[in-house]
Amino acid sequence: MTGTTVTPRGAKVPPGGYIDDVINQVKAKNPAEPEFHQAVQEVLDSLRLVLKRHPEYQSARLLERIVEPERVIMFRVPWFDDQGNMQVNRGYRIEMNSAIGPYKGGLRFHPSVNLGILKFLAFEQVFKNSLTTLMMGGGKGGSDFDPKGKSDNEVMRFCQSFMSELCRHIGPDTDVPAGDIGVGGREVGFLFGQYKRLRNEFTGVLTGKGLNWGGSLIRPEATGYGCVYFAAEMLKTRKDSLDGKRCLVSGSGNVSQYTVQKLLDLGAKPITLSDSGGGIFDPDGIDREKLAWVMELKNTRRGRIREYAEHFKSASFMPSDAGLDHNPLWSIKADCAFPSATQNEINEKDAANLIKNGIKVVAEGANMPSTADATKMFLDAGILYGPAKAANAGGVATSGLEMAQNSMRLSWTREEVDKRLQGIMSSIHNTCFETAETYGTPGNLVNGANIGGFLKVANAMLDQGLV
Ligand code: NDP
Ligand code: 2IT
Repeated sequence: MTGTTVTPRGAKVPPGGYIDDVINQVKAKNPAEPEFHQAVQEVLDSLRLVLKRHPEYQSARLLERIVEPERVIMFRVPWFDDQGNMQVNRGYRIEMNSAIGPYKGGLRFHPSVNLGILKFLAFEQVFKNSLTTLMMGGGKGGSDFDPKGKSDNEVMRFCQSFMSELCRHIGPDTDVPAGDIGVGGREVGFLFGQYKRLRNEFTGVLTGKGLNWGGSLIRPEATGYGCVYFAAEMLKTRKDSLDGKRCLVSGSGNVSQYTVQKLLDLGAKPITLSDSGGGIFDPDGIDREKLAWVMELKNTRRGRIREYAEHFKSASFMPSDAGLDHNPLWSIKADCAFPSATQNEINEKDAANLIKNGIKVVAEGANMPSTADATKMFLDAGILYGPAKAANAGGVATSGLEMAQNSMRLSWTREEVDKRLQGIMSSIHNTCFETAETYGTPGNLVNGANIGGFLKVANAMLDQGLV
């Protein structure tokens, strides 16, 4: 049989067999972690094309190794609330892969956080970080702590307790956390303060730091800006641009806000935002003034997006309805979609609605926002589909630039960082585009991103032996 390879035990199996075996092992060894299974399945499916050409990865059991975290840290986080009651949460750090650099990836504080969700995020991060062209391994962490409704003092006490354990495991050359859902500038500040106090070291151990204590210009903007730059790169391949495009954006946090800002810079018209309570649709467009209002609502008052439709009469509110099999936000007619809230927020019904309404571009700001079925539908429809690990890599890339500036004890200007970010997003797009062609699936940026990200990490692992 063509393409047959020999396993270390000498058994002859077709390449597909090896990949399916690894996927089945992952499911059996990590039960009740559906998001991790989904992320692994997608990447390994893309690698069928690679394993045919490179049987050496199979002989080195590369896939079995790459799906197994190098280390998982799980710990108790006790803290006092404002009433003096004791509270207990669970903290995690998944140190997934350090073949090409120190573990790097965000921390998520959200009640839905569990081991499987953080493992999917850490796994994705390995390939995403590889695509950035910078030297960063993959990691992710967080807690089931819910910052919503907590006072600043409660958030601080939680962060201090969380870091009291985490500080043993991280360091500027070991593992460098940053923000994600529920972790922004405020939380990074509290975490950094406690790390410095316990270790008596002022180092770049976290990214997303404040501008006057080691942070990088453009880091807060970077994920949203980068995602829009990626969408512009995709459109360029069809001699098109974002100018005048109607855009759906979900979420209303860090990524969504700066996605809207960059869309406005490039002449597009963002018309939606959302949070877990529902979405708003503003057919007049979310302009700069309205965006400033949203930023104040979300970052200072920490209010709900529903208030937008109460404040701006042009907008309507679509409350979340758990009984509904689709999200009405994705059935609004538009040219581009920027899902920027959370995983699996676009299901097959949503994908069908987007495609039916003629969507041209889907650029994923969130991590794995499309279900496996939805992803397949976008690919089959031939639209410009920018998968998360490529489209949202601007955030971690700029974290890498923050690490570089910290190492040099210098800081670059806004223009310098933005120029590098644009260069990196363009290079990621090229890698995905060209890799998809090289492996016989032109235009399929899912394969392009998975294979492009994998090769660098896999070759580093081969070079470094069985570790
Ligand atoms: P934020 O905490 O700033 O904002 C998250 C937004 O998503 C909020 O509007 C939130 O609504 C909504 N949301 C979160 N969870 C859910 C849920 N289960 N159901 C419905 N809505 C939800 O986070 P970010 O903007 O930083 O992150 C958004 C996405 O982007 C995540 O998938 C994250 O992993 C990804 N990402 C972030 C990067 C970064 O640099 N920050 C980099 C790359 C990817 P509510 O307030 O009601 O919970
Ligand atoms: O998912 C992500 O890439 C992030 N949350 C950003 C990670 C980082 O280290 O900046």
